[in-house]
Amino acid sequence: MINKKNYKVAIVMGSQSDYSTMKSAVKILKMLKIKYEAKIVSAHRTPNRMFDFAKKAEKNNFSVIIAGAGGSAHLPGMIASLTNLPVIGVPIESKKLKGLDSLLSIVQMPKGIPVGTVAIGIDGAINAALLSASIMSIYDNKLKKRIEIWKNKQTKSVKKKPR
Ligand code: RP5
Repeated sequence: MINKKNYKVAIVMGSQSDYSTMKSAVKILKMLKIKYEAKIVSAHRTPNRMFDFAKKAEKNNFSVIIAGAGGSAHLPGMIASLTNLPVIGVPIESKKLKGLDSLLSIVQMPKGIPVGTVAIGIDGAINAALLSASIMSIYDNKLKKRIEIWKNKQTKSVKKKPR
């Protein structure tokens, strides 16, 4: 159960180059006043760091993990195999295949180890943060209210007629 102690989201990414996308998730969590930690954790370049992070994530008081990765994007799936926390994968827009490689790598997890997958790129990073907020709001009515206010603002910002 989520409580004050584990009220924290981990935002991990395979490379510094992913941060230009993942910082959109940071922005949303900040706006909704959700504690977070952002880290670079690569499944292939820093496998021990990844193992250590995923094994200790629950003990380190994270409730949800957002993992962004590009190309042959195995980071979210690998992390999900090492923890029981919910993992949301953000496919990073790769240069050569525009993120289709990342999307298919993350979304096509074989049965048994789920990874919730969002859209490619910044839209995905934003939605991953909103989704993790929704998950955490199950046990937090104040957060539920903050999400509701944000959604209402978004609705009101949509003009009736194009200009
Ligand atoms: C993946 O490789 C990262 O998630 C990144 O999206 C991609 C490219 O990394 P760099 O070569 O830019 O460091 O591990």
